[in-house]
Amino acid sequence: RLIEHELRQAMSRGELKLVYQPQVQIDSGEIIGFEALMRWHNRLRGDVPPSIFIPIAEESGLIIQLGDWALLEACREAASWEEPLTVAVNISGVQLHSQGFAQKIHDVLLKTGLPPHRLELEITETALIKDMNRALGTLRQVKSLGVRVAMDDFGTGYSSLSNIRAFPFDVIKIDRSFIKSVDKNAQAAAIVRAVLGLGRGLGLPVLAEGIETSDELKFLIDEFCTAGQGFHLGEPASIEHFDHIVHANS
Ligand code: G
Ligand code: G
Ligand code: MN
Ligand code: NA
Repeated sequence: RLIEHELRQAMSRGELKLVYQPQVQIDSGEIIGFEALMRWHNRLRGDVPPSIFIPIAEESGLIIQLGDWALLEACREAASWEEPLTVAVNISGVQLHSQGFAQKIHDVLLKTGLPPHRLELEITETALIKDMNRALGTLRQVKSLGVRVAMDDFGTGYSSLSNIRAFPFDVIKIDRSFIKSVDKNAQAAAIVRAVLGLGRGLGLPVLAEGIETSDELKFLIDEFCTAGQGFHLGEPASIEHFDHIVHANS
């Protein structure tokens, strides 16, 4: 496919970049870290959204190279940030199940000097299901390095409460579909309260994704949600945009 060919060239042509979206502590409003998100700008196609090119990269196996690039780039960037700011990197199932994944994480930390506790890997439940035992082994290896692991998009896909118990996650990210209008929608509110209760019971912090309004934020403050992310708190942007935050003394 043409687009696959172009995506293959995108890396060497410097068409890929990472943008960073703030992750904020709900009670203090303080930025605690950033999620790295991949962007592809092609000269002819313009901006190609990740919802288009990530699935193509996954089907073609290119996600391994794209993912390696994003991981190295994000860790290199975050290594220069103020302690204790974290960087969260999305990991697809193909990467997680690839040979030597944990070793690769280890090598990237060594190469960039990023302290392990400041790297968080975002993994969806869907990424776990291909081979649960293998995924569990890999997550344990990664965790033993001191890296944090987040359950991404919780509540969607092949969601199951047993995943929360079986896998060593450090944080639950509630999918943004449940945060949308959570202040007005009784069903969404019930689900979000239940996930917050689950987090409290298990001793896991919960991050709410996709906070777009001050009313949604207020609901989450009132319900003692741990952390949040969304356009209302900060849109994904080039790291230069956050220079004064990540380099406090510059
Ligand atoms: O940035 P945006 O909201 O458009 O991203 C859409 C989807 O693409 C999200 O689900 C996000 O997890 C995924 N995505 C963005 N960057 C990366 C990346 O570096 N690696 C992987 N595997 N997925 C990514
Ligand atoms: O699936 P994942 O958690 O990786 O999602 C990250 C994606 O969510 C990014 O593509 C980002 O652009 C998008 N995103 C971040 N904040 C918001 C928001 O407030 N509203 C919506 N609709 N999307 C958001
Ligand atoms: Mn994510
Ligand atoms: Na998500």
